[in-house]
Amino acid sequence: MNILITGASSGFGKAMAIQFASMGHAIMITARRADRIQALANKLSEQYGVKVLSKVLDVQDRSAVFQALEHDKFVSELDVLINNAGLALGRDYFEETQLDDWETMLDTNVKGVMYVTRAVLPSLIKRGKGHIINIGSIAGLEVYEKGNGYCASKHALDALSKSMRIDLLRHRIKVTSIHPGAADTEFSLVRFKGDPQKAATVYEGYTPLYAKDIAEVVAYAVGVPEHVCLNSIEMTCTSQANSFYLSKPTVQGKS
Ligand code: NDP
Ligand code: 8X3
Repeated sequence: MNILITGASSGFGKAMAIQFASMGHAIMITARRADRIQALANKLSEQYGVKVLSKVLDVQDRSAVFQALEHDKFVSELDVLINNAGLALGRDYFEETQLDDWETMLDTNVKGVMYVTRAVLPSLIKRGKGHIINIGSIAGLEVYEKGNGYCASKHALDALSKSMRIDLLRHRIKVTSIHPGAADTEFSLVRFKGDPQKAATVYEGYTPLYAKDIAEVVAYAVGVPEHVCLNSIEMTCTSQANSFYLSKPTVQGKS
């Protein structure tokens, strides 16, 4: 299969790249950090002998997205798009949030998914098949304190996924939403703007999800028979029930 993964320079995207390359699939990986995705592409193609293409891409940049993907040869034979690139910025009360953080989250988590999906859709429609996997979040299912802009972006993404599933039905294109809970990646380091101590606290006192867990579930969703679509998967670590209940000896719920 030809699989395109956005945001593959770390976390879930990187783990999915490793997962799919190790399964023998041809992949295209994208992110803004050129050094990271190029190094990963070289490593994976050497290690697994599969085609691994890399593209430096900021999904917020509408014209760059269309320029990079619309007429690409790999994309013309695309089977699976994984909209994974995304981020949270800040964990502040609504009135204290940086306006730029809201803009960046919405531009990346919502508009980025719209642009990338629209850029590759003509190929999927022409082929009369395809699978779009959107990496949502439990923050797209529930709203928690100080989650405002991030929760809004992931709720919007959930609505988009549902909308895509309906509108693309007649093209036989599957749409799967994956909604993970707390997972130990660079996510919190980005959210807390490079503060390693604040980021580490998020994953202290329990065993969170790891990127590989999400990659394995995505691989399962991709591997189900053609006539089956897993519409929505909510997954948390065993210590977490939802956004409000996390079983840590020292923390009751989220703080
Ligand atoms: P990471 O920070 O480890 O990875 C995020 C990836 O997204 C990076 O590869 C980053 O690459 C890329 N990215 C961010 N902004 C852009 C952009 N504008 N254009 C292109 N790529 C971009 O976090 P995760 O792996 O945890 O996050 C992956 C997805 O999973 C996100 O959508 C996140 O919201 C979601 N998620 C995360 C959870 C968690 O607890 N970790 C739980 C639920 C959902 P680069 O900076 O090089 O561009
Ligand atoms: C990331 C998970 O709970 O921090 O999407 O919002 S959470």
